[in-house]
Amino acid sequence: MVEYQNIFTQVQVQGPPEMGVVEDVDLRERSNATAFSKLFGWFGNAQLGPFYLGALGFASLASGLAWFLIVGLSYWQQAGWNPGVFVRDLFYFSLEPPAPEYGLGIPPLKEGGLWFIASFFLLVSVMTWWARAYVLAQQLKMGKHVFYAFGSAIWLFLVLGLIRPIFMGSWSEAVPYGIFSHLDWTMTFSVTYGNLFYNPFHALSIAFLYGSALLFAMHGATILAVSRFGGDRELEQIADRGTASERAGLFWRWTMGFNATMEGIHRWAWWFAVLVPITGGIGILLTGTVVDNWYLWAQEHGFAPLD
Ligand code: 07D
Repeated sequence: MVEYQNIFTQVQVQGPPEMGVVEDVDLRERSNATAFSKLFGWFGNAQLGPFYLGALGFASLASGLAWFLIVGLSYWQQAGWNPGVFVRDLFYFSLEPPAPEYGLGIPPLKEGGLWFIASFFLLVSVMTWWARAYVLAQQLKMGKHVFYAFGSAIWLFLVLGLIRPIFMGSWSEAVPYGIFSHLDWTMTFSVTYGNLFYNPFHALSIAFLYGSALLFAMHGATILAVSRFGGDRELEQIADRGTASERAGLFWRWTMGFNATMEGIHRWAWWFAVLVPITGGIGILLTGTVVDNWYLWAQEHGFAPLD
C-alpha cells in the first residue's frame, strides 16, 4: 500500500508532469520545461517547473543580479583582485553606506555612491518580486495572504535601509552589505541606543518569532500525528470535520484546555509570523528618532532597575 508522501516517507511520485491550471493564466510567461529530481522528492515534490518568469520576475532577477554583482565586484576590489584573498576574507568584506557628513546627499562613487546604486537595485528587486507575488496570486484566484506576509518583511527591510535613515537625515544609518559588517552593525546599533533588549518592540518581535516556531512545531506535529486518520487533508477537515480534527482538537483540549480550529491554526500562524517584522520595524523606527537610550527609557517606565 502506498501512503501519502512526506519528508518522513520514501514514497516518490513520478508521472507525466503536472502543468497546473490554464484558465485565465498568461501561458506565454510560463515555461514548459519540467524535470524530476529524486533529491527534491525526498524533501517535497519531485517535480521541478514549470517556472513562471514574466516581466516582473525578469526585472526582479535582473536587478537582484545587478545588486549581487556590484557588491561582489566591490569585494573583488577590496581583495586586490586576488582569488585567494577573496575566498579567505569573504566574510570580512563590506560595501558600506556613505559617511555621516554626506547626510542624505549623493556621495562620490567610492565613498558610498556604489552602496547607493546597489541599494537602488536591491529595492527594485525586492519590490518587483513583491508585485509578482500579487500578480501570480491574482492569476490563480488565490487570496493575497503571501503578498501581505511578504509585505510585513518588506516593512522591516524598508525601515532599516530607507525610512529610518531618512528620518535620521543620513544614509550612514543604513545597514552595510557584508557578512560580519551587518552583524557588527546590529551589535553597534544595540549598544549605541542603550541595549535593544530594553526596547519593548524588540521583545515583542522575539516573542512572535519564538512563538511562530512553537506554533509551527505544534501544528506540524499535530497534523502528522493524525495523518493516519486523514488529518493531512486539512481543507476537507475544515469543511467537514472528521475524526482526525476531533482527535487533534481533543488532544490539545486535554493538554491545555483550549484548541485552535483546523482553519484558525493557520490564522494564528500567519499573524504570529507577520507580527515579527511588523513589531520589529516599529521598534527600529522609534530608535534614535523618538528614544535615544532604551535602558534609560526602561528605568523611567519601571522595568529596568534604578542604579
Ligand atoms: C531582516 C527584514 C526583511 C528582509 C527582506 C529581505 C533580500 C536579500 C539576497 C540576492 C528578518 C530582502 C533582502 C531578499 C537578497 C540575495 C543574496 C527580517 C529582515 C525583505 N535578537 N536585533 C531582531 C533576537 C539582540 C538587533 C528581529 C534574539 C541584541 C537589531 C528578531 C536575540 C542585539 C535588530 C530578533 C536578539 C540585537 C534586531 C529580527 C537574542 C545585538 C533589528 C526579525 C536571544 C546583537 C531586528 C526590532 C526578523 C528588529 C532585530 C531576535 C538579541 C540587535 C525578533 C532572538 C540585544 C539592530 N532581533 N538583537 O524577522 O526588528 O528578521 O529589531 O539574543 O533590526 Mg535582535
